[in-house]
Amino acid sequence: MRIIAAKVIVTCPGRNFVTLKIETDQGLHGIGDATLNGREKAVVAYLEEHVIPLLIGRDAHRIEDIWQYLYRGAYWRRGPVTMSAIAAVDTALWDIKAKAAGMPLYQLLGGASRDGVLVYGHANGADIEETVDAVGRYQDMGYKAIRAQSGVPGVKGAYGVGKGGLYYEPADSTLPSETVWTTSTYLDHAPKLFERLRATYGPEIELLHDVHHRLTPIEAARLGKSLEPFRLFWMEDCTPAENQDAFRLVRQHTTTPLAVGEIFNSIHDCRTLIEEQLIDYIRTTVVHAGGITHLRQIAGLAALYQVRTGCHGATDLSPACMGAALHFDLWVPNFGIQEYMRHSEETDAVFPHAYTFNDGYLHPGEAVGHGVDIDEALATKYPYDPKQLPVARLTDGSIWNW
Ligand code: GCO
Ligand code: MG
Repeated sequence: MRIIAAKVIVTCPGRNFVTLKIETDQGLHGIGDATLNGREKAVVAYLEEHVIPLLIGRDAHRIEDIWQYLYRGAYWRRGPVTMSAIAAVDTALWDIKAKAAGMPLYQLLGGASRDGVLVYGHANGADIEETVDAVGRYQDMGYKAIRAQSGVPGVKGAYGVGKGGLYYEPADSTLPSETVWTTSTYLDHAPKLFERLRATYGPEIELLHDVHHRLTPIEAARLGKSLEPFRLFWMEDCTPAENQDAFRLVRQHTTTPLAVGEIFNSIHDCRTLIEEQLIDYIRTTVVHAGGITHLRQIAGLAALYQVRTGCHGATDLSPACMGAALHFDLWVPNFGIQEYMRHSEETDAVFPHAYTFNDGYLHPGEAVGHGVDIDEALATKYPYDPKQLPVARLTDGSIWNW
């Protein structure tokens, strides 16, 4: 089965998505997500200029060989642009292979290990009261696990707080908007939120929290400790993780479970974290970590150390990523949880999909392939609209981590 054509489709049904579509001489096509929030066009150019010409004429069944060809063959390895581009090819090829086999993708991976994929939603509010109400709304929708984020008093534009509704999206303006961050206020505020949530909703609901790289290791250790009474499912990205060794310090001080990895793109980014059991959940997902082929390796390494998966699933990852991730989640033995930030109705219409939400669980569906397609005619109605993620500064004006 030869690849005869491939193209990149950029569309903005509420936010920008980059999709690779590969076609074969057997009349089968597959799609893969290539969206890198705020840096979309870099991946478009990488695919159009450097990858698509290499794909034409290749055997679409040779997924592993094509992965190695693009990874080793480029000489320049890793990095979010490269790995998102490789992921898009890999996802589209797994989609095609599963269609050719007449199976949903999870069957090719090894079959279902569970009946459904436990997901967490993203509840947020301008203050504690609003977040408490938002958590209640998610619970009413059936969610068993909810990540709670709240504005911090006196902190302008704290991360993770949407502008209302279910469709949180941090990339909000053509040039990055600027926010101000105060760690000390946040460290006092966050435990109060979880104290209120436990008092209101009791012990059963799983609660998560995203720190979004804002703390130093010792501050992260302190937060983890102060959240222990509220038994979080995880504390996410508590400190930047380029320096994996930093997590030794956090780990030795707290039993709050730790989750890291949404900005990782390679197994090498998380090797120390996994091998030294410094984290509990690895959050790499299909689009930014080299596709199903590479994600499988990361999960395999993690399984040896009882680290479980918790794939990133924010709205800037397209339904094509979500669909592929759900097949992976249904199969992967050491599954933990999947993030599910709902897409807008416009996005869902551009990407018809087989996955469904029911009572706190997603299921990828039984359609052949990964079950997500793109309506190209509808996609053209939403032209690219450049948007970047905000930046954060401390009160003295120094740049901090967004
Ligand atoms: C999450 C994330 C997102 C990111 C976004 C960046 O855990 O959902 O932290 O909200 O900020 O995906 O593109
Ligand atoms: Mg996050």
